[in-house]
Amino acid sequence: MTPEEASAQRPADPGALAGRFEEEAAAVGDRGGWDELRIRWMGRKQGIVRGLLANMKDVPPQERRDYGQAVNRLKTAVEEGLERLEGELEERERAVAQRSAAVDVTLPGRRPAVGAVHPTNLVIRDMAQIFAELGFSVAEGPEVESDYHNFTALNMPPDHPARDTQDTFFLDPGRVLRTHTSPVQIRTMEARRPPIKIICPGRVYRNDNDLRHSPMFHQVEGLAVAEGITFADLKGTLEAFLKRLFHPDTGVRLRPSYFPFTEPSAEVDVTCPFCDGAGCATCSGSGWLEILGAGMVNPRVLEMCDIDPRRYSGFAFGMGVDRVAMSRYGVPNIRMLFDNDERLLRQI
Ligand code: 2NM
Repeated sequence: MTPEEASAQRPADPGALAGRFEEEAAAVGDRGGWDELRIRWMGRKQGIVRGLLANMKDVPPQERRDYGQAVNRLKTAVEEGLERLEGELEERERAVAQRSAAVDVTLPGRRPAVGAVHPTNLVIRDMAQIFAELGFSVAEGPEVESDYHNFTALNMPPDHPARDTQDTFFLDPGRVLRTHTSPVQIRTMEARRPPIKIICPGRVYRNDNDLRHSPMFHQVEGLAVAEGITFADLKGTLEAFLKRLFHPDTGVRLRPSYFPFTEPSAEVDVTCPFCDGAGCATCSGSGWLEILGAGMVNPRVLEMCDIDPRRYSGFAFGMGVDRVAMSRYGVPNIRMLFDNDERLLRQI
């Protein structure tokens, strides 16, 4: 073996490799690169430093001491370099995380989505406020009702033909979705003694579904029971209420009607709030809009609630609320009230 051949087979000079490590380390930008660098130089199997140590056997004996020291210096330099680089990468990551977590106080705020009162409830509120000023308090009751409270106690015994007009949703035998809020008034008369002055707002259900009818809608009913209540009290109360609800100049008229639970009974009209009684499309040219049903509580209804009709009398009335909300807020289709499309609700 010539000296040239010997030196060609001699392992690389460890001293010259330190510079190469520094160059490679300078090009590392993240932890993945750092890992690759560490394995390439310090890996247990294929690592460059390990390879240099394994080559010791090919180094001429008189040079082994210097060679070994050079490899050790390289090993130390690589270890220190890796450690320093790791620290720098950590510091860089910390700085990036801090920057992205910082609050940018110049950004516009995010406005929270706030709710609003439903148009039907706006009308119920107005009605309750007016009746509160007339001395009525609010009573509530279940939407799933007994057949007795929804019909029988209102002078509609089983097989009474008036039951057919209510398009009832039947649940279990003897249970219905209330078709009006009158059962709340029955429950109040059962539970309390006169004088009673209440209104009953709430959801009611009828199997009816078209442009003007929804299977769920809202009613406000009223009841006054005391000694000496007359039809004049009913008329005066409704006139006062309707003039407050619509306009002080609103005209009110009563037409004879029939309900099983009142006698006598009346339909109550107001002068059309859109044309002031002149006649328009909304009132079909008549100048009047039907708004309420009312009457003197049938003595049989009082009796079934254990209220003596010879001593007490009462008036009652009922109206749909959604129609009033539709005409007040210009909603053309009752279903739009219950779709809960925010675009509609936001406009009101
Ligand atoms: C109406 C029309 C007329 C009414 C009657 C009663 C009760 F419970 F006292 F008998 N509550 N509501 C009544 C009377 C309801 O709605 C069109």
